[in-house]
Amino acid sequence: MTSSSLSQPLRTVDAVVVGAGFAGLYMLYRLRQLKLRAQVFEAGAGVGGTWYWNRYPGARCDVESMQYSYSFSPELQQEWEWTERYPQQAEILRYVNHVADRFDLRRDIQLETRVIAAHYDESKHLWTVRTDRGDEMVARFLISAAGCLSAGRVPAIPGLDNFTGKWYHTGNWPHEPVDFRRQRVGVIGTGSSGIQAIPAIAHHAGEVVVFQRTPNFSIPAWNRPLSAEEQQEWKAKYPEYREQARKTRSGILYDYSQRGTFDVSEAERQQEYERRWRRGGANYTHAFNDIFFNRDANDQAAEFVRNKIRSIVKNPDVAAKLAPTDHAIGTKRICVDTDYYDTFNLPHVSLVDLKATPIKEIVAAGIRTTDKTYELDSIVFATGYDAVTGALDRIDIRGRDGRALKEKWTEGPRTYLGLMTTGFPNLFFITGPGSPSVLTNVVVAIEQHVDWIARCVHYMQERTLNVAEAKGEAEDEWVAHVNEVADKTLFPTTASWYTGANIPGKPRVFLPYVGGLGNYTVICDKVAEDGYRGFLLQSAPAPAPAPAPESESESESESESESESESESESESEDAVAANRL
Ligand code: NA7
Repeated sequence: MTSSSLSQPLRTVDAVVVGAGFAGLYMLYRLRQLKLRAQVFEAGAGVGGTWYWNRYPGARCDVESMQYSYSFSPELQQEWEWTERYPQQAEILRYVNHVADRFDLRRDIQLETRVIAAHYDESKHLWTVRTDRGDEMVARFLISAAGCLSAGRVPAIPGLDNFTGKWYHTGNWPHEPVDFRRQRVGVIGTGSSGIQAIPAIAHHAGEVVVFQRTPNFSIPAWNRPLSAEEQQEWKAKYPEYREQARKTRSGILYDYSQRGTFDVSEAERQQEYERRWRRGGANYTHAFNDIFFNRDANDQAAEFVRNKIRSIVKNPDVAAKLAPTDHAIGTKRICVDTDYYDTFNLPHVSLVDLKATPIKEIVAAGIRTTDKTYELDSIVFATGYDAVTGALDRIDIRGRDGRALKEKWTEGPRTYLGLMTTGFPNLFFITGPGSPSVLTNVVVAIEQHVDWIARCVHYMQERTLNVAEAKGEAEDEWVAHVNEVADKTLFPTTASWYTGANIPGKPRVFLPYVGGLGNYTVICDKVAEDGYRGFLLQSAPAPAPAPAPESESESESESESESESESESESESEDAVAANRL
């Protein structure tokens, strides 16, 4: 990597953090507590990550407000007031901004700056990080808080450039209001984003055509205002509730049944499904403890939802198309909706089954399927993400021997505990592949990872260690364990973004760790208590001082090596500062 400007010395910090969403903000807070200098780079023009970008109509979190929030500050969790059972995007964004201000985080965050490369220098044990704005920075630690669902994906449907209307992706929604009134709007995709956006768009649009490739299961949110009493009740018990939540499988306080589906009578079973349906939310899939493990048990829970769809949607043909039969309920992320199925009873909403009539191309006037051309004013792509690894893949990350992370992960990501990967010293992932991440209330998973990383860095500081790396055999064992646990469930039976199946050419690997956040936390804590078992933490010698460059004016072809040696000498003193602090 060359210096962008020979005259500018490279800035050196202890840690570069990629991303200023929930993970990046809390990581910065914890690094500051350790008296470390950190720089956060954030691609958006504001903090918030997912909640900065996902401004589409109806965008809302599918974890309840009282749980989808930080727990690290008792004052924060007592003082912040949520207004609804499930928080909408704008409210979460306000919350995240409040956190950034409250803890004075902004001064170490550089917005509108995307990290494009990070190369590890083995001789100095430092990362050099480069951004799309030409910044270059040297850091002991590189910490990815780049998010699991941040690399949006617009499918390569031929002809999009010819479309004369406007098009949008739910994960990169304009900041100014989009006016769909009197418009004919086509929505492609019926995952969580589509299922939230479709009813909200239908509220205003003149006509909505939903292009569905695979139907998904959705449970009503029954969203409503939160009463002051309800909040008070939660707040009074926050310490114990948070503690309990951390021990659960998903980081969410749900009613996790201990009973098997077939331990109860048919009548009792239906009653339980109904009770959960009426309560609303993803809690439904915990009605019995075998839903994720036993296909027959799963079918029972799935059939109940299919029956609900049939009872809500008046047109039986449309109901049949909306009722999923191709996958086990919950093995694609279950959706939580407001009026989704009801929306298909509206006269101006129609459903196109892409399995029967696939999209051929996008034309000037709209979308052409094998059947007909749908004339549209706008197209909304609710087509998802290159999940878990996508954001990392978009950065040129190189570890030992200049090896690219992307290349190491050609057959699928390999990590130890989802936290580090062998060959890439001092690179930490927050909610990385092989950790519970997307299967949890991600704020809880983030806090667990950030706390673990901060503890590890503190351990290194106390012992004047400067290099941390996952050992190869520990990584092999963890990867085998992640697969073994996944194979005991129904998850791998479904082609989903959990397995990389939504991205053409992406290796099919079950990306998150399905062993449960509570169990996982116990494993991570034990590893730390055992002196970071499976990690090599060492004090690597500082390099010998580089000879001072003789001349600054070199020819084009020589400038690269010149710039490197100059960078070395310039960063040398700062490197020593960083090493001393650690
Ligand atoms: P998802 O869950 O990946 O959903 C994407 C949807 O888009 C899904 O229905 C896909 O159908 C559909 N899709 C993708 N590509 C195409 C093409 N080429 N043609 C037609 N339809 C397509 O993304 P979301 O944004 O909804 O949700 C992601 C997560 O964010 C969510 O789980 C929450 O955790 C928040 P497919 O199923 O692949 O047939």
